[in-house]
Amino acid sequence: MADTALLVIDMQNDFCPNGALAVQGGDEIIEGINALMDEHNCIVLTQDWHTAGHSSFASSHAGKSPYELVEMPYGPQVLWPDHCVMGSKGAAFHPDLRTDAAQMIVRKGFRTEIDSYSAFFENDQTTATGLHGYLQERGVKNLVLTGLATDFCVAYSALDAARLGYKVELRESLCRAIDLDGSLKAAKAGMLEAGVTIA
Ligand code: VGL
Ligand code: ZN
Repeated sequence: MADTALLVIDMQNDFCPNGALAVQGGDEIIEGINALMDEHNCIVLTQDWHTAGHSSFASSHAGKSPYELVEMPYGPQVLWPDHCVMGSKGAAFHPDLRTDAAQMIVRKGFRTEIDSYSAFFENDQTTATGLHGYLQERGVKNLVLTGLATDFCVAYSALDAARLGYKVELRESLCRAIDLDGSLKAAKAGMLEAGVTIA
């Protein structure tokens, strides 16, 4: 499994219970993810990492509420409660997550004017995070995906990874979803269509 990497998406305080954008049961998957780290020798964590006043925050748009949709120059964007502001406690990894085994931490969403769900490309689908280059240089061909949230950052990462030519396996039991208006069902259908294995 030398050519396989474990990708752990956004296991941060703000996405866990009591966080600013809590995903139901987000903390339930930590133990399983920690255990899975023992089976991998390439481990990458991602961290949602926004500026204060980020354009994906509803609070940055007069008259808008969280979960409303707005049109950005790069396309439609869901507005969120303020979350994962760089350097804040909410942006820190959940304290129970093992971070020692990770060799790479990718931060994303740090440009005020553009959101980044995927670990590979920002939401304009062209601005790269650099992760693809890192994985290529390490000879990685297969990816195992876990983390939060199944229907946003995990799904966008899985779709980009499949498009880039990786063989992608989603560990569904080690993910939790936001499930906005059927977004989980749509995300799963999209991933299956892209050739992602849902285990
Ligand atoms: C996420 C919404 C906003 C995620 C990040 O990690 O899925 N969702 N920012
Ligand atoms: Zn975010």
